[in-house]
Amino acid sequence: MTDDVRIAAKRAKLVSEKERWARENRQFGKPEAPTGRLPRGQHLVRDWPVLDLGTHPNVPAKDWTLRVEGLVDVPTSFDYRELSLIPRSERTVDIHCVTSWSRLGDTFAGVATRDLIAEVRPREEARFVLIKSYDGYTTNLPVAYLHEPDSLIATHWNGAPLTREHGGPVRLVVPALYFWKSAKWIRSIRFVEHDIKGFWESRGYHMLGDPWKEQRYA
Ligand SMILES: Nc1nc2c(c(=O)[nH]1)N[C@H]1C(S)=C(S)[C@@H](COP(=O)(O)O)O[C@H]1N2
Ligand SMILES: [Mo]
Repeated sequence: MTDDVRIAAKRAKLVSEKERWARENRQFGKPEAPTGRLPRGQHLVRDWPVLDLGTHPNVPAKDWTLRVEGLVDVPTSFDYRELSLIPRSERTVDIHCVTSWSRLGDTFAGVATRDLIAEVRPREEARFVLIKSYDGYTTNLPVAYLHEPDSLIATHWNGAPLTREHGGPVRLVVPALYFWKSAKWIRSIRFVEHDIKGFWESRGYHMLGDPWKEQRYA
């Protein structure tokens, strides 16, 4: 088998399994350690799992750009240097993956999404965003979550640059939603009036995905 065929087969298997979870409304039972910071059905992991569709695009920082477009007054492309001109933010947050693992207290650094979008001035009628990534992945969320102070366009994790497998050079981190909303290798943010389903949202996963309401599936 060529690499492409192997990756496609692996992706098809992963996607169909996660689609089945959504169809069957798969639940994850009691949390192992109900610390008050762990939503129902989640358990803690020590290592940080790598989850994606099997391809890790190689986007060196010098070639990376983020296009912010749609219903905004100032559509803008940011390259890595332009991103670094926006004041930096650092946040220590908990992350929750819909496949039931959680991590508590990771520190991400980069630019707060609210500071980034201040530069493009979203219009009143823009209520949702559709995010696209360099691997073709998409996901959607309400604009309100980009105003959350913990939401970042992240370049660093626990003091080190994000590795390629975890979405480096630049990924989205929206800790208030299940981690599938936190697009790795982020490429564009499009402001829209009506919510548009992304990759997992088209495959049975919830449009919002609030872990505290256990919004796993549609
Ligand atoms: N570009 C891209 N971003 C993505 C994904 C993906 O397949 N492609 N998978 C999502 C899912 S389902 C999860 S759980 C997290 C995993 O991030 P991690 O590999 O850094 O743990 O990335 C999210 N962001
Ligand atoms: Mo996920």
